[in-house]
Amino acid sequence: MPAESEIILHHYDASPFSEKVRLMFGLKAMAWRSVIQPTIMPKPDLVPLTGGYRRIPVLQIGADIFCDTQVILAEIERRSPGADDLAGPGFAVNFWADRLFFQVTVPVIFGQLGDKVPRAFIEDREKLSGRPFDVAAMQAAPFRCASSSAPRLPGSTRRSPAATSWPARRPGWPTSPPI
Ligand SMILES: N[C@@H](CCC(=O)N[C@@H](CS)C(=O)NCC(=O)O)C(=O)O
Repeated sequence: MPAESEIILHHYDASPFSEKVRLMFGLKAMAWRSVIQPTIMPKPDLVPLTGGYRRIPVLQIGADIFCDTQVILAEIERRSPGADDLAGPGFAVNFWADRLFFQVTVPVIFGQLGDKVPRAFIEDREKLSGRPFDVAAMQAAPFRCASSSAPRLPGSTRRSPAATSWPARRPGWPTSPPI
């Protein structure tokens, strides 16, 4: 394949947004090359390439750079059109996964990790979001527990005031993706 049409994904393993792109490559049986980027700043190879954008994933095809998963998926679809998974219900699921699902899972995961979350990662995400990355608050979140006495998530039939107050009343909790 000529270098100018090679598909290069800049990503890292633990990125759920990247996983969507990796899965789409697999579903469409597309060949791609991988560049693993750091999970925190500095990102000396990525940021000059994107002109300042630091988030992951980034798609590179020749001199074209695609930032943001939705833009990347649209370009993949354009190059390898198939059943229109990105429209209609597929779009709705994508939108839900990127926003509500992602925002809920982040504190659940980091709450579980607790003390194992590296200090440098916390500081990086605080700089990125401009808000505290409060692992202790995430650990204290009631719906992190799997026990039967744990309050249910919003939307379930038995609601507790603690669960329904999420996320706005929890200090330090993200209202947009912190990672
Ligand atoms: N809107 C972006 C969000 C991507 C995003 O937030 N990715 C996370 C990793 S899953 C990230 O870049 N975190 C900060 C970083 O790695 O510097 C997209 O849909 O691609």
